Amino acid sequence: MKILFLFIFLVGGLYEQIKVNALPTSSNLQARQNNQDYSLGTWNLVGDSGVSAMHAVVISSRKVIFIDRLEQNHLLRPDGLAAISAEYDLETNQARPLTVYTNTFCSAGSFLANGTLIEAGGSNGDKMNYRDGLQTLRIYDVSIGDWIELEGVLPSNRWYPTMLTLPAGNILIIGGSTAAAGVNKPGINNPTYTIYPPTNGVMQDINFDFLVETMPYNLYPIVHLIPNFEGKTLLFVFASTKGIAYDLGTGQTVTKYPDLPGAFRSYPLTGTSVMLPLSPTDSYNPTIMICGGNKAQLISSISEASCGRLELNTPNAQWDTDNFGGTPRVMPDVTFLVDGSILFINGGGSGYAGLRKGNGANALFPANDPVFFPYLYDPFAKTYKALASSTIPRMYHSTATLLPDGTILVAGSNPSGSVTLDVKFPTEYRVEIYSPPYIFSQNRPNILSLNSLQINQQRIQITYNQTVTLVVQINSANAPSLKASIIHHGFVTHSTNMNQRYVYLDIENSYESAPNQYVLTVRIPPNPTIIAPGPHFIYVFNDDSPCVCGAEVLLNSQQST
Ligand SMILES: *[C@@H]1O[C@H](CO)[C@@H](O)[C@H](O)[C@H]1NC(C)=O
Ligand SMILES: *[C@@H]1O[C@H](CO)[C@@H](O)[C@H](O)[C@H]1NC(C)=O
Ligand SMILES: [Cu+2]
Repeated sequence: MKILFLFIFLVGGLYEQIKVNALPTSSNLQARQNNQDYSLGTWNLVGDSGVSAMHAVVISSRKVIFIDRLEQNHLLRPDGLAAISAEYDLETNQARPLTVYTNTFCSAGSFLANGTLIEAGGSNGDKMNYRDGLQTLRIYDVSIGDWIELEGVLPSNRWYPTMLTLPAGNILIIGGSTAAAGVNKPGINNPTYTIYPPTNGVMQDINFDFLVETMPYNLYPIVHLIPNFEGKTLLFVFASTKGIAYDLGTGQTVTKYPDLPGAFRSYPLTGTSVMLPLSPTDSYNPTIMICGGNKAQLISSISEASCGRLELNTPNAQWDTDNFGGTPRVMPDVTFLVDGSILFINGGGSGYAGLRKGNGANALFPANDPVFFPYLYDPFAKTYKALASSTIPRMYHSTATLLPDGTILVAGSNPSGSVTLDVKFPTEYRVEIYSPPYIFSQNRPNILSLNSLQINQQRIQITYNQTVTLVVQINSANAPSLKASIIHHGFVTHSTNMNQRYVYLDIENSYESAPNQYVLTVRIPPNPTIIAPGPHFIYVFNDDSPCVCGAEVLLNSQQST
């Protein structure tokens, strides 16, 4: 009876809400129904990933691809074999099995300039149904909606490599080991990089000594593009405690940065990294932030509670460190929010990345003390705010990614050698959506069109330094305070979000074209070192109220019409 009364009360309140706010979102309705306090955001369990989400990548406004590894997932392909990759529909919350025959265990991914997703590397097959993935390159073909695998294409084995889209639109594949290891060691280290598609027709490995100098904590090296106006391909590369700026064109290290104080930051003492939002107001001056990790590969070792920030183009730059909000984390994930704030999420308070030893009650997990709450980090004020907690530990092999509606998809966690459900940290299939506080703000802008085209029917082609016209609806009596940005959502695995990028866009002109309707002219960044070519989303936000959905674009050097 009490419940029924509450229900009527809430539905009544809800009806009022819809009348006042013409742009309700499903999550804010749900939060009101659940009578949740949404000032700290809310968590919703939405579906089953079908395969454990070791790797996650947004491929369109409503689809995410998950890639696991060879294991007996419950999602089966039409041929009866266990799927190791799935396409997850964000509207229906259903996972569709994809076809992968080679082991993707601890691999990497990145997009080509033409918008095609490339995945590479992995581990050994099972000598029955699945083959080796160590030298495999996989292409997600949108026309068939499935993977095409090119086996033996990589010149060397790559387990735990990093991939990065270059300004020229091809992809760097760097580092990793040539065989399985809990930690890298001489003999299996792969201190080289290769480029796909190759510039001269043949893929070859090029030596990269930095990955010798950073042994043994150098797997999944941290790599970000450094913006410049000289047409150079400059990379920030970091592993262990060391970082450099490397000119890929000349093969020279151009800057050796000071060591980052504190713990080790790379696999298996895994931290995370993000290039803070870039802005035209300071000529895209890049600052890198690296957080978490651990000082020793011991189960009992408390994770690292420190972050470092470094301005990459400042002469004699020094690390500016803090206490990571006061919470130690190993294997944290980091993702941008639409308004340029940053979310640190997932991970453990002790231990390191790796697989469980032993079974049942005797199971020994290398990482423990799951951190259930995200931090909202303000890159301007340098402050951390603890947000609402999940109830699901997200330990080794978990992922988090920004979705085009401004929420965060959180999935995976699988610190076992094969699917295991009856242990403290089981193979996790539950997909959660975390809605940050800004999702519940009033008057979210709604992008009606981009260059007169309806958004999210297809990727809208744009090019560098172009002006783009957005028509935006905002149901507010007050004059809006609008900002715009372009975000590449990246490819996430092992606390490494390859290519994740946030760039504020200059709004060159704006006017109210009809009641509650605004026309904005925004300028796309001037060159591909600021944001690499590929599929991105353009966002508008009013104060910190994010648009209902970003507009998917394909940014390329030439516009093909
Ligand atoms: C993009 O380029 C790759 C490599 O050249 C090719 O395999 C793929 O089919 C292209 N995709 C599209 C959509 O043109
Ligand atoms: C971008 O376009 C503006 C206006 O057309 C022009 O003045 C400027 O030189 C261009 N910048 C680049 C880097 O091409
Ligand atoms: Cu792994």
